[in-house]
Amino acid sequence: MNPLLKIGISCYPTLGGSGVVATELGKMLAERGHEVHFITDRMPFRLGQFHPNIFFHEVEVSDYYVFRYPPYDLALANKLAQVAKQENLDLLHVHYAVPHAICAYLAKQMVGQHLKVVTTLHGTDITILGHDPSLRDLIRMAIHESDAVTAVSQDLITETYEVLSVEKPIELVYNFVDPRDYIAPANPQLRAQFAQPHEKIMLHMSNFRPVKRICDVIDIFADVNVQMPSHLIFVGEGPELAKTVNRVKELGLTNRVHYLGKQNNVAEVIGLADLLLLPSEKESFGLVALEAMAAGVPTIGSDAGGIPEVVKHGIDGFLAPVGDTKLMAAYAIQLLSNPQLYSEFSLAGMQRARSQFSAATIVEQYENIYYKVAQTDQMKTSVNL
Ligand code: GMT
Repeated sequence: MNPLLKIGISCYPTLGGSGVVATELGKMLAERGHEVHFITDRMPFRLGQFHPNIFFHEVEVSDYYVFRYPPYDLALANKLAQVAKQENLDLLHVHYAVPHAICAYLAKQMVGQHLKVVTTLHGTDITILGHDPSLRDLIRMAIHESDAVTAVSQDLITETYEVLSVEKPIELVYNFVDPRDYIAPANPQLRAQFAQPHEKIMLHMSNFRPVKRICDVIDIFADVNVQMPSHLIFVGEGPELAKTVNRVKELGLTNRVHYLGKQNNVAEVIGLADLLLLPSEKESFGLVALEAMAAGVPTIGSDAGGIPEVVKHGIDGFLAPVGDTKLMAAYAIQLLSNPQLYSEFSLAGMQRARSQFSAATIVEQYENIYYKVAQTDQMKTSVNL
């Protein structure tokens, strides 16, 4: 007999892996009978169909003329507290420390200690913002004041202890994929729109920030293309996109590179590709590598941060030191020119995505954390899960 919970989730609704993980988690929790309240500035983009256990509360920010900067963080804290009181929430699960964990702390002060706060650290909230003197102490405080803190890789846990000298225990809860999203076979008609049958397709999907090292993606692709005619698909948008387009032009590769912009149906797009390229400078987890594994697409990437916890070098992908694009290209060629090895990698990735990173396992881990922090006497209903 496990009690059902009322859970508030706050995250970046339209950007990056942390928002995807938070949204998918909310959907899974709702399927398991919990009542889930998203408290965000926009409808999370992966929320999809109506679900009777999922509610959305929009954060509205005052635009009063004296404000030089709209006070989003205050509006979020206030909304978290309002929804928590109105809906009698058991807990808030906030994703990405800034500003969500800090706002949740404020909300807790407004609502009372019975409102529990679970904070999930995702990456640059520690690896970049944790070094920022204008935020560092606030992040540390929010971590200490959370009832439970999780991080998406062991590497991120280690770095959080190093960067912020926190004493709080941080639990490892990996990101996950829902295997049901990856059951459709790759669509050959769609693939034919990008490449001839004898050509290979490489994919890079990101928010095009400098940390992704898009120039390395292009260099790896250019090297592979010399030996094996290929196409490169870019999915996503961000600050490095214009530079990327110029570099591709300079190299005379424009007719081999396709820019799809932001896409919602990640599984279908990944299904087009033979390889995922992820040569990031830093990546606390690399959700896209897991999504690719789930679809049977091996990753060629860097051995940075938490990537080696997701992609097992020589088993379901190949990793090389950051910036070593020659080695990454050599690995890509090795894999693409050996069908036996390719199908072993592809299968191994699919299996690991469905065992170590399956939604069912990871969502249960989060539920156990919720049960640990939530007071049983405040739990509303009971069911058999
Ligand atoms: O931290 C960021 O830069 C953004 C964040 C996001 O919202 O996508 O990315 C981080 O969280 C993802 C989900 O847990 C991880 O898969 C990414 O590896 C991580 N990004 C970095 O560490 C650069």
